[in-house]
Amino acid sequence: MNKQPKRYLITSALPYANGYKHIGHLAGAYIPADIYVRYLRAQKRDVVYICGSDEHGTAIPIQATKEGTTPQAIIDKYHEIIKQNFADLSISFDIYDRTSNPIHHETTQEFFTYLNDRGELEVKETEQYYDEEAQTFLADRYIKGTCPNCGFESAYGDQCERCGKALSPDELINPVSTLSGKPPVKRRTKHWYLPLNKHEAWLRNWILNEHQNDWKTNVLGQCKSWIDGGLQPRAVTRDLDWGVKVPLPDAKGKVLYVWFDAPIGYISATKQWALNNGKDWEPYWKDKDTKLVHFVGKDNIVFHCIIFPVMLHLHGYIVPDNIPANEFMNLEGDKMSTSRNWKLDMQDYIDDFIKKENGGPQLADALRYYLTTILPETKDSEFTWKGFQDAVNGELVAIFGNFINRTFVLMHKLTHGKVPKFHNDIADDKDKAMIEEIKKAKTTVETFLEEYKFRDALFAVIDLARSGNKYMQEKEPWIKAKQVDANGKVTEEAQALIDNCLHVCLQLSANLAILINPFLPNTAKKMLHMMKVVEKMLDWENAGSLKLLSVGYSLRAPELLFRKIEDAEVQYQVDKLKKGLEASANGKQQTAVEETASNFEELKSEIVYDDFAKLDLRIGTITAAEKVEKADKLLKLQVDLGFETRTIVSGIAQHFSPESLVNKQVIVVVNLAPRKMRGIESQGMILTAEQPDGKLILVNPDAATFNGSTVR
Ligand code: B3M
Ligand code: ZN
Repeated sequence: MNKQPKRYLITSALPYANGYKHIGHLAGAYIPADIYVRYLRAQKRDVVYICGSDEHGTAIPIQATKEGTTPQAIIDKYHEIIKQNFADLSISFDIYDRTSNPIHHETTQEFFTYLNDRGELEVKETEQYYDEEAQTFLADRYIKGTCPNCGFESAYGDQCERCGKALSPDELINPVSTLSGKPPVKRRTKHWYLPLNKHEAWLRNWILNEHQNDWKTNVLGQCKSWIDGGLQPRAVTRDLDWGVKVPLPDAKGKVLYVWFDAPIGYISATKQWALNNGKDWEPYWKDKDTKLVHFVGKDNIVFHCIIFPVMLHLHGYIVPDNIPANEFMNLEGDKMSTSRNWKLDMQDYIDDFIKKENGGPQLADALRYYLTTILPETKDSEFTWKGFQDAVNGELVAIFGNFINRTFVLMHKLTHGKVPKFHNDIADDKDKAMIEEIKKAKTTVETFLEEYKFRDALFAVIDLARSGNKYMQEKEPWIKAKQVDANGKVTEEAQALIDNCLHVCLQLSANLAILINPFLPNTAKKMLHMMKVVEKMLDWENAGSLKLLSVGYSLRAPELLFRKIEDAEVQYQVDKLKKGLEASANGKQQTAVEETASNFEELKSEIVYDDFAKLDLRIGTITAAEKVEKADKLLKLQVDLGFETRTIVSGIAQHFSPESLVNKQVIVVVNLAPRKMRGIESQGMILTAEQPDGKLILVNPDAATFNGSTVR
């Protein structure tokens, strides 16, 4: 698509709501999409940014078993956590929906029915892996084996997590059931297939011909090898009970494959967004003048480039214009991994930096900055804590922040806190060169962004700030200020030179705010405040202008845009990572061998029954929850105990978002003497349990019960 499209539909991969998501996910599909969307919005284009939780697939019930709870409880918990994490990192979805939304079930079933009614699906009865002990077919993650592609021993039935290759269970070497640990047997069962083989010619032309020049080489490479390897019909149904039901009478006990329903989630979420906003969803999916872009990580490429486009094509929807997929991000010299606990969760970064006293949104921008500079756009990249510190201290603080700070300090010292005039007659080559550079920066950044080269785009912005520092260093307005007359007043000539330098530096600051906005929105906002201008100034079309701040306008005193990352913080994080790895290795040994008491908190001394009987424990339902101002750790809860509602202040703010607690039943100690915390009287205590990683979970009854019932 060359000319400017009428509208944009931008999606980020729907994360599985089966656990905390780490910064590898964040960098792969969310940061780049958010930059792109913010840039399009600043251009006043019609754009909708879609995401949501992927709540189906075997990943969900497997996690439920691990946590000893229901799939529903898992999706409810992680949907809220992930949604809040993205908000805390300023990812600006227009909607963050979920695939448990009834609209999604309807949309998916309609999609299936449409294809099936038109004979676009094949029904086949085949032999599938079955676990006799668990008496169930082994879909996707219920079966593991060695990957035929890379030799990884724990590849899933539908995909290898190491090399990303999409698989079928039959391709696994030495398959084993993850339920019983035993090799499976085969049983006959009926499934519906999407015959990808029938669409090879269409795919070949669309991808390898039409998009050979505008898709990334890593993406084209994967597509080509898939197509060249011979496309096979792919099953779109599963023998499972968790998912979107197959809408046919002869498909009892079957659901649609998660990779059939999840991408349709983009469509359902668009419908939900349209409903919420009084808009029409259809043009976004049906009008050829919509530019659809999917941001994903490399393990999602085939699903977004081959399978889903075939589905879209068959249904008469538009197909994506681009899928600028990223490679993987490693961490401190090793692949990020949830099972080995070698990762940095968004939640942990938020707790350790953003939610801290010296944190706040500037720390969200700090992470966004570093991740953007190391985006794995063309090859795998590496996050290191030292790298994070260097990027923040050496670039954000020392280059960008320093330039803005110097400009504002000098303006207050040398031009009365006002925007000085530019004296054209005395403009020299350096002024002119700086002005030229400001004018050119817009096109440079824009071109990179349009080509999905987010790192280069950001480097171009930092380069502009770097030039600003150099320009100021060469102009030395502070030296000029020493040229005074007999009365101690700066001479007119010197003042004119000072004015010119600061005028240019201030217009440059305003330009930097516009250009940095897609990357670091919180920084841009802070700069607007310092410049006392409205958000409209950030419109992209204003970039390149040298008239953004009017002469004589007084601006606020500088505020620090970024703080430094201390050595101790880096050390703490590196230690924590290593401890986490040890803990997870220990955890594994524990389950494998026998659990020893030494890994548990020391036992308290014995009590008699009467001591226990003194405790009055009741069931209550949290009806409201909110953060306590200026207290990182505290949440103020309203708990309905049946006989009354109590206010309880609980030190759990770092473990739960307030919204995630509402309507949850809990166990409450109701006869604890009231205690004041931050001026609020807490009338009881709720019970939680600590997990091996230190995170807290609620302790609740195993079935809903009436509030006020006694626990003993
Ligand atoms: N949930 C896989 C993943 O999280 C999957 C993406 C769906 S995008 C439609 O990597
Ligand atoms: Zn593999």
